[in-house]
Amino acid sequence: MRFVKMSNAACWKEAQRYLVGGVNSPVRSFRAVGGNPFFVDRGKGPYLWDVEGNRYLDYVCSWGALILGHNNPTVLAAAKRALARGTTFGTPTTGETALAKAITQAVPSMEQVRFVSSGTEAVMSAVRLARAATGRRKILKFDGAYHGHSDALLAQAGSGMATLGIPATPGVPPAVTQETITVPFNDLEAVKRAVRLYRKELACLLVEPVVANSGVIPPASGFLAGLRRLTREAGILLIFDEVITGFRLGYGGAQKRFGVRPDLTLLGKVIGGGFPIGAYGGSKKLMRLVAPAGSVYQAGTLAGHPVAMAAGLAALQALRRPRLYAQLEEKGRILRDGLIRHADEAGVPVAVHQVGSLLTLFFTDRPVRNGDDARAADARRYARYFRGMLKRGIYLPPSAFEAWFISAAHGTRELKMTLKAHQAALKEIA
Ligand code: KE4
Repeated sequence: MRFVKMSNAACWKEAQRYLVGGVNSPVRSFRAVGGNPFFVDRGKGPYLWDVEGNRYLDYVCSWGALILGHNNPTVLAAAKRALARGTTFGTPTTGETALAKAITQAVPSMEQVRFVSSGTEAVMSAVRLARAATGRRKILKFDGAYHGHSDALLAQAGSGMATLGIPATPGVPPAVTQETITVPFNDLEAVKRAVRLYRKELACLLVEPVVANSGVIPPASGFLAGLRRLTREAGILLIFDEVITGFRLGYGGAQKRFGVRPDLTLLGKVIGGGFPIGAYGGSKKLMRLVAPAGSVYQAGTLAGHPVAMAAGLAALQALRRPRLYAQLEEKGRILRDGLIRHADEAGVPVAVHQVGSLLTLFFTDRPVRNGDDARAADARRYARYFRGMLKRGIYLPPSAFEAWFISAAHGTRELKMTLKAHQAALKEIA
């Protein structure tokens, strides 16, 4: 049968017939930015090509998983070697031990690890563990953070902050979300009030140490240390959701970068080398409560998948290349400074947040310190800017509330391309 090259439009039409919304994750639908998604045929380094042969410089990188870029040769070779021995066995394999060992050596607060198949699973398992370990039920989280789609975390602030959560989506029972308290990020006083109000009921405080799901919002100076102090005093477990920041903001993640040691850490994305993965971990004392060592049940058919383990280990080994993170930081700074410079020249007010290889450009003339500030930025202007960049071959996250991900494969040439397109796109929206 001759392979019929389908257009993006034809692929989109057919996808919508068989897949709800045409996608397997809502953000991919381009609903937040207008237009229809393109269908990727292949990726290499910092680039994607769609089914029509159009090339894009990729700042999504599979939502952060591909810190080394698409089809990194080392990672690909490791995955192929694992595949040659079989796909999945549902038994222990030495690859799981090897990746767990590498993670515990890089992240000292994680003395023991459990692998799962997604970040969502890591979050829900860690929350269950925290509730079992403390005998408490309530969760404290931050407005504007995202921790996957488990029921307890699909809660939004009720009538006011620090009130009982209400469901952020149909299908989640209020009885579940009322155990979730939401407060503004970077507001230590609000955390103090919530801890005072629910002191004996709070099992854990869950935080993205650098928020990436409202766009990038760094922690204010002393904020993370303040959370550590408050939670320790109140016997609340501090959980760092490092699904995005883990092995991205440095080999030891955000907790090493900011010098704050959580009780539990969540990982995903980068540690799977592009394959489905999630992980949670903490002290041996805590982790030995998890089945089969303890009684906190959690399981998964493809947890510790041999190919994901091999690809993840190869990725972590590649990330130990000297100066790799310093180079990522430098690329982030060059991009940030260029985006700001050209926006100033065009008279377009922006805030650009950059932490390592995470970056977000907000169309706003005010500081962005939390979820409210991020939502007050001009998302419609971002949508126009997104389309302007896309037509110039630069693929940014199709939502104003996501991070741009710079990979080790993005070089000077790519940064120049980006800033050139940025100048032109700004002219169209100024
Ligand atoms: P997954 O279940 O999607 O593997 O991970 C959930 C998750 C947990 N914690 C953090 C901090 C996360 O950012 C995520 C998922 N990230 C989004 C992008 N912001 C995934 C993209 C998508 O939903 O399609």
